[in-house]
Amino acid sequence: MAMLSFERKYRVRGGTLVGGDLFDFWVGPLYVGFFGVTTLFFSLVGTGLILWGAAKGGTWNLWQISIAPPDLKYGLKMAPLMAGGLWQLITICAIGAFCSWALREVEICRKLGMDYHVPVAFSMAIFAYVTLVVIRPVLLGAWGHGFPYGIYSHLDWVSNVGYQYLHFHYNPAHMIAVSFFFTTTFALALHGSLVLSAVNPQEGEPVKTPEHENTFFRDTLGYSIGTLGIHRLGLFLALSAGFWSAVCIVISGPFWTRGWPEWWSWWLDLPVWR
Ligand code: 07D
Ligand code: 07D
Ligand code: U10
Repeated sequence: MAMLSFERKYRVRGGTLVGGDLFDFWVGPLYVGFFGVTTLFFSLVGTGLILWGAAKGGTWNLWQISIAPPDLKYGLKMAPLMAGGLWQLITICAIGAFCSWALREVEICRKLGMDYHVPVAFSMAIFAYVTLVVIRPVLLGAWGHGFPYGIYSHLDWVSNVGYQYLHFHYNPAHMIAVSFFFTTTFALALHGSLVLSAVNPQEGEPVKTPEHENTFFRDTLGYSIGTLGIHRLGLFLALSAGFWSAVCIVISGPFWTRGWPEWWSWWLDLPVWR
């Protein structure tokens, strides 16, 4: 079925979580829904607040625009608007927009009778973000531990927080997260190249089957994970990368305050060396 006639067939009422029929329609290719409206609302308000902060910030250089979180002295209270309050409101808008987007994905899944893997996956990214700007700051007792909203300033934050723990590479959860990120790109490269080599042959050549794909890896490695399996693995690897990232930052401060290299002294302290 052509894409356009399929869309006409599935574009029917129902499957919404909130609002019934109210926003149950499409604009061009885009589904709207209640959560499309809330996404739009939060993104427009959030972007507006960023622009307002930028206007007060003294530069329109895109790379240098930055909205800083409040000073640590404000703790977990609301800060004055121009002293971190904007950052707090923008954070609320960002969380509102990201969660609305995930819920809009859920409604679209329901309409299509599909499972919820995509919104579940996006939720891991939201979880990592919420860990950075809510969970860790709350555990440390001040919104000031969140990262600033600016292209270069957020890089400065990552570097500064990294060096605060002397050598962030020695954070064991960071090691696991980094390894999962590397493995994810490795797996996607294997998968993308394998599929292209099988289903996009030279002109005149027949398209190959999943049996060819399986056999390639059985010949090479002695085992093939299979066509469904590689997608399960890919999702697992990518979600694990996000999950261990959240872990590596939430333990830095709330659960470990010294340099990360020092954490490894448990190894030297093992009774077996004594
Ligand atoms: C390709 C999907 C498209 C998304 C894009 C991002 C904005 C920001 C806002 C001016 C893969 C759109 C960007 C809407 C404009 C203002 C106020 C996704 C794709 C194209 N970072 N980060 C970038 C964000 C954090 C880090 C680039 C967001 C943490 C490092 C872009 C968040 C830490 C480097 C960006 C976030 C961290 C970057 C490219 C939120 C640890 C780079 C992103 C909401 C995770 C790289 C100048 C990309 C760079 C980069 C956006 C959080 C570290 C500006 C929205 C605090 C080390 N980050 N980041 O391709 O070039 O993502 O920076 O959490 O080197 Mg970042
Ligand atoms: C948080 C993004 C969420 C995004 C959302 C969506 C929009 C819409 C609209 C395009 C999590 C946003 C959408 C805005 C856009 C349109 C239309 C993703 C998030 C919800 N590190 N490090 C990580 C590496 C070092 C440090 C994670 C490598 C140094 C700190 C990852 C190296 C020091 C923190 C990682 C390296 C250091 C991290 C990031 C190498 C600095 C974190 C990925 C090779 C001196 C951060 C949760 C991530 C973290 C983090 C990788 C080096 C410090 C594992 C490969 C040694 C302080 N580092 N790092 O989390 O865990 O994505 O955050 O050297 O806080 Mg690190
Ligand atoms: C995959 C795959 C696969 C495929 C695939 C893909 C994974 C099986 C079958 C998909 C992969 C790709 C396409 C490859 C490329 C993708 C990437 C590299 C990832 C990164 C992507 C990007 C950088 C693109 C980002 C683009 C985005 C996010 C779209 C931006 C869209 C919008 C801004 C619109 C959002 C829509 C909303 C919120 C709802 C609908 C709203 C409207 C249409 C606007 C009109 C609104 C209304 C009528 C409502 C009124 C609003 C109100 C009342 C609010 C008012 C508020 C005020 C404050 C005024 O595996 O193989 O192939 O393809």
